Amino acid sequence: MVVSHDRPDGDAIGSAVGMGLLLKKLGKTVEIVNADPVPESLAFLPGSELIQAPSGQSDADLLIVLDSAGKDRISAAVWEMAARVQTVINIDHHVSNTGFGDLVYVDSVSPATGQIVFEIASFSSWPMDAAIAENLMAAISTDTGSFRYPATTPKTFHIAGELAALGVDLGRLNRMLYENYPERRVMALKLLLQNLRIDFEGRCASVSLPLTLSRELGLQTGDTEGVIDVIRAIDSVMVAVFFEELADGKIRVSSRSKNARYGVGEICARFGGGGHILAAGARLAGPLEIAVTRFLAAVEESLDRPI
Ligand SMILES: [Mn+2]
Repeated sequence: MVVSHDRPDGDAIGSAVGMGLLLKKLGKTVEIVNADPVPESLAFLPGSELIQAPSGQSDADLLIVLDSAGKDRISAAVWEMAARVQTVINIDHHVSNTGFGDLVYVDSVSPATGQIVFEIASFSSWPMDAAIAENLMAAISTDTGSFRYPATTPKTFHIAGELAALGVDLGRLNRMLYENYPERRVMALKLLLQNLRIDFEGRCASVSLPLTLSRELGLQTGDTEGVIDVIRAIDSVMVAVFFEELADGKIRVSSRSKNARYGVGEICARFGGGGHILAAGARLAGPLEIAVTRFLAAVEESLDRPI
């Protein structure tokens, strides 16, 4: 059984499907499970149709958990389905990983879990094909912001080269990942930018998405990914934050920093979240305005007292 975190992003889907297809090629019986459906924007990935919702109890003896910093990143229904597994393998790249599981492989300098999956497969001489490569390439490309974030290393490009050589249609992949948005996604960006907040002498940019707006636009998981990249692109901005009001009243916070001296991982950890130094998230209690005020106060403190 192969799983990755709820509300899956490109790395969660790409690494899980990539790992699932690799194991299938080795003759294993594989179930790939996620409590949330594959985002429409990633459904083009070959093998993504293999991802199933948790149901009943699995006969799997081995559980591989990918791209998940803690057990709480995965729904209880998935853990219940995995109740009979004997061994849990935790493969991840979040520095905040709690180290759960029987076998733990956390490489916090790796830019994507998809890259770690490639390294394991390559080290083990597992056979790969274009479908596996496309999933791992999508995982690496999305988690590196198209090979732009600082965790991108020469090794990442080397691995991308090996993946491309397996027959990935790069033009198509990049078009499907970055130039295939539903109109509502750009409409959401337009409306969010109308309420863009710039604070602390231009060093912090933030936007908030109230539940009423996401319902009005019919937004789905993944539709707002990338909004944060637009606002962090402002030259003076060191920290960018995206606040999203969820159906349960909680506020999901995604944050990015351009400089390790103002790391957002530490700020999110203070609110019970975590992630990486330059990219982290947390969930705060609502209402939205209060969560925004509390989180931005912590950002201001960090900006005024760099590490
Ligand atoms: Mn990841």
